[in-house]
Amino acid sequence: MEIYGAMLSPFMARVVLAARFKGIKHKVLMPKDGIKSPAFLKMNPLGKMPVVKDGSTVLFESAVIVEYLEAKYKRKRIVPSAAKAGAQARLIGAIFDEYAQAAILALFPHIDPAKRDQAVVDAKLAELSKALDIVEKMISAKPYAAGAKFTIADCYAVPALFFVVTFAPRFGVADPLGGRKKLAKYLAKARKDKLLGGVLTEMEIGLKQWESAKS
Ligand SMILES: N[C@@H](CCC(=O)N[C@@H](CS)C(=O)NCC(=O)O)C(=O)O
Repeated sequence: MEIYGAMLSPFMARVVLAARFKGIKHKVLMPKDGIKSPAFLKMNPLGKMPVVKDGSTVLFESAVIVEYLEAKYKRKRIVPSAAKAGAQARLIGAIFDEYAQAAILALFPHIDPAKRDQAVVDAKLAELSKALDIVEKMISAKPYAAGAKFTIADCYAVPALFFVVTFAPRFGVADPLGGRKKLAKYLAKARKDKLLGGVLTEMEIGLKQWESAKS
């Protein structure tokens, strides 16, 4: 399987986490001529990463890819089979994705303090804080997001938290997980976990490359 994209992308990281957990043989690669090249646009007309090529199957949209991996590679499950536990794992993932990560990504156009719309920044930081309060109540951290086992929730939680702790300080939130003990404990444990910690390190490397390309 080929997974196209850069590891700094939280959408990419969630797919790579699912693939690695399942032990799917894969290569992570950047499209040769970039994500807006005709060849890449043929795979994803939106020109966004990630894209997965699995034999003759080409897919984009990370949430769809993760569900595809779960449906096709059943040996190691990331969605608990019991209806309630499965929904709970997906729910934790959804809050991280649609509220916490979405709020932090919406801040990106305002990253330059000189060009910042402070009203938008304040509104997005309030959304982020609310989402973090919600996941603080939902997360298990024993040691994984939904309990003792790695699930789809971790595929969403870890890349989203990387973005939160990396970028919220640039908007004046010095300690975004401060006072949220379970989230802080979860991230600390994730850093020590072989799979989750490995992806966090790759995201860190991706961040450094992105920053040096900008400057
Ligand atoms: N909904 C998409 C979002 C993917 C996405 O926005 N990827 C970003 C990287 S984090 C991207 O490729 N951006 C390039 C662009 O929009 O031009 C998914 O879940 O795969």
